[in-house]
Amino acid sequence: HAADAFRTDLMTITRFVLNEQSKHPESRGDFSILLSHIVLGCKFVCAAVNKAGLAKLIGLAGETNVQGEEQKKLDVLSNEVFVKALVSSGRTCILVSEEDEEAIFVEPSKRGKYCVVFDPLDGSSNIDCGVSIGTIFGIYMLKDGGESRLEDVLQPGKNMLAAGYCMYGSSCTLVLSTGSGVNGFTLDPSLGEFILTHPDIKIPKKGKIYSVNEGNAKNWDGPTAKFVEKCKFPKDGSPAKSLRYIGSMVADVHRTLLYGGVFLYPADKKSPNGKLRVLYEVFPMSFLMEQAGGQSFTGKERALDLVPKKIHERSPIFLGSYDDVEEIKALYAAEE
Ligand code: AHM
Ligand code: MG
Repeated sequence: HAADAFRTDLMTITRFVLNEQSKHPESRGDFSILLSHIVLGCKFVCAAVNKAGLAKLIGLAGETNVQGEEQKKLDVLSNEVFVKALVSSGRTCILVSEEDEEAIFVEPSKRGKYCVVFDPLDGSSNIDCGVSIGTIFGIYMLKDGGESRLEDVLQPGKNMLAAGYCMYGSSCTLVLSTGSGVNGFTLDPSLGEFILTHPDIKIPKKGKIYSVNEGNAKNWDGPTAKFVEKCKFPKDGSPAKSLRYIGSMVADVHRTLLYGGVFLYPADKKSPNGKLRVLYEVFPMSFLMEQAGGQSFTGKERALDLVPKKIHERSPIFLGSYDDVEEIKALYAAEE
């Protein structure tokens, strides 16, 4: 069909979210407005990441350019863009960003009912060599609709209303869940719109890949070491798993979601809580995994049950295909 060369009925992310919201008659479109501001931030960062080499945005924080203006590093720039986009949406009350030590409380005139936790540019150590990086975000609702307090962002991950990430890779992909499945959208640069390209993503029940920084193996605990040993030397006759590790959480999780397998950032002797941050790394990715039919585990409990005490808290994390995480849970249970 010649007519098939052009899709004429485009499901943009805005249309998709408006459709979803229309199922909730009480919704007044606030969520769609909030999301459109997040999408704007993602488009900006995507453009900036693509231009990074050209514009010499890399590694120049604090340095001055020929005009004598200070140039900002990409992660600092991305953070500013997201904070400004979120505040100006008029729909947020508390923001927690990996880049800011303190939570940001939105001034009363611009305040809304949503709390957004985010890592504006995760994996930024990968920028200089062109490896995929991403933005991760999670959205909570203010607990009692009244005054905003820090407790409103210290809720367990299962209370999130929505979570997602945007990956700046060979294409720009936004993966989103609003609590009824997971959908992936790809930025069409000619339109400047995210188009639904991965409807209803389900992670394979069992995977053939494990993903971990094996350089930390000497400091691992027993269950992690046993699991990785099983991946490499299975005793039940099953084939050994492949190792894939990019070192950029968004890219490693995106592959895990699409191809199956397991991504782990475990505790080790040097970092007893692992490396990854609960609010804006562990929770959003765990939310997406569960919504796609996978699991996420901290070594002690379901990751989304964890109640954070501090906004930048860390936790060990094991997430991915249902059966693979089940194996890890069994190894931890046997340890007790
Ligand atoms: P960052 O927030 O400082 O960029 O660190 C987070 C990144 C994740 O993207 C990735 O999963 C992890 O660090 C990799 O850590 P390591 O280099 O220890 O394997
Ligand atoms: Mg990060």
